[in-house]
Amino acid sequence: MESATPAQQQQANGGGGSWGAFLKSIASFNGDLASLTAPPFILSSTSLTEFSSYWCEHPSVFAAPAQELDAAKRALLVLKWFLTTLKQQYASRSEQYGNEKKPLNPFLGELFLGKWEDEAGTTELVSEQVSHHPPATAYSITNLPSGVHLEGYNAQKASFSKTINIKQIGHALLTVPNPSGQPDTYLITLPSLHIEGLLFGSPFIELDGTSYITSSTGFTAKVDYSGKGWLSGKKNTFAASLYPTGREKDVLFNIAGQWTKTFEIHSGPAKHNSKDNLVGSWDPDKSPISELIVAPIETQHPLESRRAWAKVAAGIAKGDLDLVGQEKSKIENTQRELRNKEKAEGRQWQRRYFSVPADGRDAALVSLGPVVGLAEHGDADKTGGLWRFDTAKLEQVRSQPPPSEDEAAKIARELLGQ
Ligand code: HC3
Repeated sequence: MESATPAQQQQANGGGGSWGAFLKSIASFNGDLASLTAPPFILSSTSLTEFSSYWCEHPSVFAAPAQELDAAKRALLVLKWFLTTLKQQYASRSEQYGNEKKPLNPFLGELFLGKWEDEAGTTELVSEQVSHHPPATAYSITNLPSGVHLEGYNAQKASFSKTINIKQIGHALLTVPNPSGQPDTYLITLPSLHIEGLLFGSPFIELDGTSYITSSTGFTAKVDYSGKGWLSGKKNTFAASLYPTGREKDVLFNIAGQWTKTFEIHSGPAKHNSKDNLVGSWDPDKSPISELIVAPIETQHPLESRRAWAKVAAGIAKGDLDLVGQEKSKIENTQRELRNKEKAEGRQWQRRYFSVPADGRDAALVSLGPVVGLAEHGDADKTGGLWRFDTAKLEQVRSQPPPSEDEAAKIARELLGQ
């Protein structure tokens, strides 16, 4: 990612007034992230539907637990994978720190599809915007050879106190088939975050609070996040422990380090950490990410993110804000009219890959949710539903031929105003 140009820096310092105006608008912020009017240089042409891919940029780490016979070690490998995803999720757009931009706000039904092909075999990604009010994105990632499967959905609740603070709503569920028989289920909660560097016009993310992973095999991992304080501490720091569920003091393994840099895995509690009980480590510089393969824009479905937003992205790349505004309005206005029409006709937009359980309940949330403070209904009121990947829908999509050029043009016209 490029760093701010001198002109941007000047704006950031108040020269163009633009960043100053943005800061003022944040101070009276109503919690709706989509409504933030960010200055042009902070606009990203990447939609939030693409962010689902951050869960799996190291497919072999994602699939590794499926090879492990011991349940505690499987839980440790799941924790390790989760920690390796944090750098991609929260720092990859801002490698130099200070360049976190405002992503595109996905429209209902927007899709982002891709796959990884590497030493872990084929791993498929499906991401769909399943709700617009409130905005929520759902995703499914499956490593085909191992059958390891992740699905989940997320929304954000933002507030302002000194900076923009974001609480993530939603959760992820990981299923790990393994040699010992019954597949394990892991329920994963999502960390809170806040934006640092706002005053200097160089926003970046810091994680805070605690997140959990709890498993059907009886293990729980707790991850505490902290950053650089005034007097001490390093940015992007975490300390994690893995213990039998309900026995937090009986730490089996602990992992500590910086989620953007390296971390070390030790057996037992952190107070005993030494070279003798070091059982593993992670260095992102030694483990390059696997590139996600996305179909060329012309062969994508018209609702696929990069095709749908192509003209907006071109406007952002050229710095042509009139074009950006016009093209965004086409999509937003057409979508608004569609929703009004659906409402008048008592219909609902049919999600392509995800469904909500008919009774609004989910077995994994009922059994594991209480361990990590998640409600049985999965915060459905804040995410438009309790979303689960629907394999019957996947089969149906796969059994149909892709839209012809004429059909694609009709979809783009009717659903996106293009
Ligand atoms: C807060 C955020 C949108 C949400 C992003 C989420 C939480 C989405 C789910 C992913 O799995 C993880 C993730 C990573 C980054 C989060 C974004 C960072 C900034 C963005 C705000 C809407 C933009 C705020 C504007 C500005 C200029 C301060 O960056």
